[in-house]
Amino acid sequence: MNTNTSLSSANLMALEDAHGAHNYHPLPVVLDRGEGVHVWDVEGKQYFDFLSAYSAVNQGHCHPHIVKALQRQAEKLTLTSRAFYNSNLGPFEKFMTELFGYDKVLPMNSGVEGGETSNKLARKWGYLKKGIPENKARILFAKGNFWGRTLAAISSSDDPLSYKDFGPYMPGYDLIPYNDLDALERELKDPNVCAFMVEPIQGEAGVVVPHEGYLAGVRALCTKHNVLFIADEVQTGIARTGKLLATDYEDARPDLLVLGKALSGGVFPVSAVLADDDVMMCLKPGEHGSTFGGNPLACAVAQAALEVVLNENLADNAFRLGQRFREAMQSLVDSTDLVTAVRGKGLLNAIVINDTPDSSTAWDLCVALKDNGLLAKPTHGNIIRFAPPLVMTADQLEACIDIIANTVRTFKKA
Ligand code: IF1
Repeated sequence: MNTNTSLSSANLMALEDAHGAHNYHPLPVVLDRGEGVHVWDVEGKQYFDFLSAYSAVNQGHCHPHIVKALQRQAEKLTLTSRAFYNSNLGPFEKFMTELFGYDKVLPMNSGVEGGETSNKLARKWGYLKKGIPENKARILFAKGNFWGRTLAAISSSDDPLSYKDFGPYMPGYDLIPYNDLDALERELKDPNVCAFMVEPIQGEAGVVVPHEGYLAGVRALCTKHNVLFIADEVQTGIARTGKLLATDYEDARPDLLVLGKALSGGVFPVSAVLADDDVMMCLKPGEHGSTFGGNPLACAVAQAALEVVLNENLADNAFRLGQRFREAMQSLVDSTDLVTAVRGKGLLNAIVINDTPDSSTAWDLCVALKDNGLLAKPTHGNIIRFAPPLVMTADQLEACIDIIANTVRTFKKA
C-alpha cells in the first residue's frame, strides 16, 4: 500500500491535478506497486501492465536482480561525474560494446539525450570526415517519427502536438516519408546529408511496421551515399520486438545505435549511443557529456537489466508470445467490427479501432480494459498499443487475451 495510507486514488489524482503541470492526461488509475507483469493501484486492485512504461519495463516491474544491483551500488557509490574515472564504467562499456558489437559506447541518461548525442556525433562526423561545409550538415528523419521532447527532437516532428508554439526550430532537419526507399535515395544524393535517423518500427506513430527489406535498403543506401544510418531503438530495442534489436531482423547494422528505456529495466534513467571509432572518435574531450552520464549506479543497474534479458531469453519469449498475441487479435479483427487491424513484432503490437482518430472510442475501450484488470493506453487517437513486460508467461498472455477479447466483445461505443 502507499505510504500515505489515508489517501485514496481520488485524493492522489486531485493532488497531481492541483500541484503538477498538466502535461499529461493519464488514465484514471493510481499505481502504487509493481511486480513482474502486474501493478496494483492504491486500493489494492491488481492489473496486467500492457504498456510497460512505454517499453521501459521489458524485464517486468521491480525485477529482483536489477533492484538488488541498485541497492548494492546505492550503498557504495552513486555518482562521481566524469571528472574522474569510476570502477563500474569501464567494465560496463566493455560489456555493452561486446554485446552489441561496436567499438565504443557513449553513456547518457534519457532516450532523447541519446538521440541528441547521435545527432551531434553525426554532424561532427559530417564536418570532420565527409567534408560538409560548416553549418551545412543536414539530417533526415521519417515522417511520423518520435524521439523525444527537446527542441531538437520536436524540430524533426510532423505532429503539431509535439512542435506547435515551440518554434523557431532546429535548422538542417528535414523529413521524408517512412518506409519509402526511393524518397530516401533522392535526398541522399545531396552531399550535405550526414545522417538518416529512423525507428525500425515507429512506436508513437502507432506501431508502424515497414515492409520486409526496408531496413536493409536503408543500410545499403546509406553506405552507397556515405551517410550515417542512425537507428533509434529506444523503444524497439532490448528484446521488445522478438530480437535483441529490431534491426537484427535484417542485414541492417546501424552506424549509430541509440538505446534507452529498458536498457535499465525501468529502474533508473540510462541511455547510450554505440558506434565504431570512425564516428565515435570524432568527439574530443570536453565536446560532449552530462553530469549523470555513465554514473556507477546507472552502470550497475543497466548491466543487471541486460543480464536479465540474456539469462531469461526475453527476446525468444517476446517472439513466441507475440505470434500468439497477433493471432488472437486477428481473430478479433475477423469476428468483430470494433477492431479493424493488428500489427507489430514480438511484444510491440497495436490494434486499430474502428472509429475516427478524434473519437473517444479507443480511450473508452482502455477505460473498460482498466475496469477488467488490464492497463493500456491509446497512442494516436484510434490506435491502442499493447506492450506487456517480456517476462510474461504463456498462461498470463492467454488470460490477457481473454480480458481483451471479452472487453471488445461486450464494449458499446459512446
Ligand atoms: C512522452 C511517446 C512512446 C521513444 C523513441 C526516443 C524517445 C522515446 C522511439 C525519448 C520516448 C516516450 C516518451 C513519453 C511517452 C513515450 C512515447 F508516446 F511519447 F511517443 F513510447 F511512444 N525514441 N517515448 O519512444 O526517450 O527521452 O522519453 O527517455 O514523452 O510522453 P525519453
